[in-house]
Amino acid sequence: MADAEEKVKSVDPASLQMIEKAKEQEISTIFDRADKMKACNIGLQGTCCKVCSQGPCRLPLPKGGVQGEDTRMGLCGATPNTIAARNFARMVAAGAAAHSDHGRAVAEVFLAAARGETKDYGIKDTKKLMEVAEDFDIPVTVTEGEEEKPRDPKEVAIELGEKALAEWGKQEGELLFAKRAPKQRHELWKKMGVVPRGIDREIVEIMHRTHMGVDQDYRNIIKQCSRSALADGWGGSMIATELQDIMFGSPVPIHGTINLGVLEEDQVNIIIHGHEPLLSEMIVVAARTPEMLELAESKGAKGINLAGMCCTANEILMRHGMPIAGNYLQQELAIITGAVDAMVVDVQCIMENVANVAKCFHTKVITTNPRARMEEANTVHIEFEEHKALEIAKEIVKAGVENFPNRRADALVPDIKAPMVAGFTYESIEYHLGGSFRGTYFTLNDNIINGRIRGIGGVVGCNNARTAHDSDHLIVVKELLKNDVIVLTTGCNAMACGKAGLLTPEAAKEFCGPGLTEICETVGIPPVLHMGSCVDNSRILMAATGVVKAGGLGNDISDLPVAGAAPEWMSEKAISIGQYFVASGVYTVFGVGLPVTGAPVFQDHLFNGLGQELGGKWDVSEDPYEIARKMIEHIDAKRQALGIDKARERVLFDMEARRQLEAGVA
Ligand code: NFS
Ligand code: SF4
Repeated sequence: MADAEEKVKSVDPASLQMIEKAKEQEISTIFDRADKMKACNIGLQGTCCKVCSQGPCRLPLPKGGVQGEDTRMGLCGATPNTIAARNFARMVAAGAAAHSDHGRAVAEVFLAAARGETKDYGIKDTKKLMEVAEDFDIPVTVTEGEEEKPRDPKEVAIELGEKALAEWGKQEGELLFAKRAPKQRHELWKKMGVVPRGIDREIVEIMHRTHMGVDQDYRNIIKQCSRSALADGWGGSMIATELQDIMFGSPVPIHGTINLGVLEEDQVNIIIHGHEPLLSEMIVVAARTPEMLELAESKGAKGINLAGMCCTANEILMRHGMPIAGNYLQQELAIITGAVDAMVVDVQCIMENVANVAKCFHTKVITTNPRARMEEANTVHIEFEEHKALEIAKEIVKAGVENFPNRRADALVPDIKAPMVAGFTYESIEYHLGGSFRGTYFTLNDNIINGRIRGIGGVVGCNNARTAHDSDHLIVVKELLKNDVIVLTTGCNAMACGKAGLLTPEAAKEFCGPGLTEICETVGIPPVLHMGSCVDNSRILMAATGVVKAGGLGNDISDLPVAGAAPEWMSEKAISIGQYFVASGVYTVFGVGLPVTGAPVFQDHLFNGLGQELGGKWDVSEDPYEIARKMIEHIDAKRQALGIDKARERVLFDMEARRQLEAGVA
């Protein structure tokens, strides 16, 4: 009976197979625990305060909502609005800190590489180095006599590394990338006082303001959320993306394969799980050395298969075409195949239960980052250090290879995987959709204006065990495509799309409206453009800016027919991303639910008030169809405001009209 009532756990057949196997072998996974443990209702509403030891003070909404004056307050008098805003702000701080600390690690390695202190890393994209340097006000040419010559890239790189790293500790002024935003947006930020000064400072200030008895005005708290989130999107994350591109090469569209079926039964399987590409780049190099390949052979393996998981997967796919084993909710399931010889983890989104599941198999879990260790006895710690990165990477690969003979005979890899294309960037979209003549986003804009493309949807973010795995992602994306909305994706949404076959050019014919199909077929791109990991959401900010700058669609990101969504969000990073999209002028709809419903006044500020101030605002819906509908409505409203809604009607045919047209009837 219980089985009949069980809700769908995933829409991915490979995951379902492994969930079934876990059940047979009585291995606990997040999917069971989500059934057994209900979320706390007060926490869900965002109105539990535990910032001092007089609490936790719990202020749930009264049954039937607030009637008359809202008299709820904590011991100190904190209102539901203050409490929910403080909780929200602390999520922004944690999310911005996670992205930005990743960025800081990248900047440190970048500087070490530029100074020649580590031989394992170098500069791969000199063109981008010069471009980014210019945005950092670093001279890229020198005048010798009459002649102006390009500066030595090494010198430029050192200066860029120093200036980038300084962005974290800056106390005043503005983050240097803030002026990359459209002029009108930058002016608005200045007027509102939300231009970030330094990355660390804005995050610390949230923690201060949300300490007991400090900021007691939810509007003022949210203002600091914007400032801190902008320090993530246009700061920590953007610096991470740009410096990674310069060091490891800017991605270009590349073929890849995704899902648990990428694991190879006769090879050493090493899963690289987490977020920072610093170490994984080296593991890729290490796994290809003859030394490691020979070792693998001596252990009876046919080779070394590296597969990614979570955002590290996106990073190594984008730059090396490495296969992806799966997204967030598949980390336990990958181990349950029994075919994973090592799972290498660094930071973020790593479930603690991975170590328990690994105990049921031979899988070795290797932690690598001093910030993130596991206490389980069956895990080993091999710490990453940039000065001997390759050496450490080899040690890690070796540990995986040597574990191969311990694999049990009953390993079972689901025979399910899908081809995909990833690696779209601000620059490569310009190349594909911009047309070589103008070299800008002009052609993309033209197709938005003439209505072949109705608008742009940024659909990103996590999986969440409270929803059916991948299901809401796919519904939102498919609804958008059907309505000629081109989709930009990152993170775990990108992987959900990949598994479902949406990241291939062929998907256009099957899933898109006529306008978008035509564009994708002409240009040869998928209708969903995989732009990388979650820090690469900064690429989406730059793409939106590119569209504004190409002209014809208003003067600010908030004028564009664009909307964002995170249908299955779970991480605090997603809240920081949501807030920086909102503060950049994007209407952003989250699925699952937002912990603000217990504070209706604060919620109204997020959902409506911010729109007046910033042009972007939050929204929420647990129904993925409604998420898509809300996004499309917003896109249509923006088209109307731009006066391009009429153009669209000319090309919008329903299927019947289209068939008649093709048959020559119309
Ligand atoms: Ni983004 Fe990537 Fe996935 Fe969510 Fe986690 S892996 S950084 S946080 S769960 S999308
Ligand atoms: Fe309660 Fe106020 Fe302390 Fe929060 S800060 S736990 S509301 S007394």
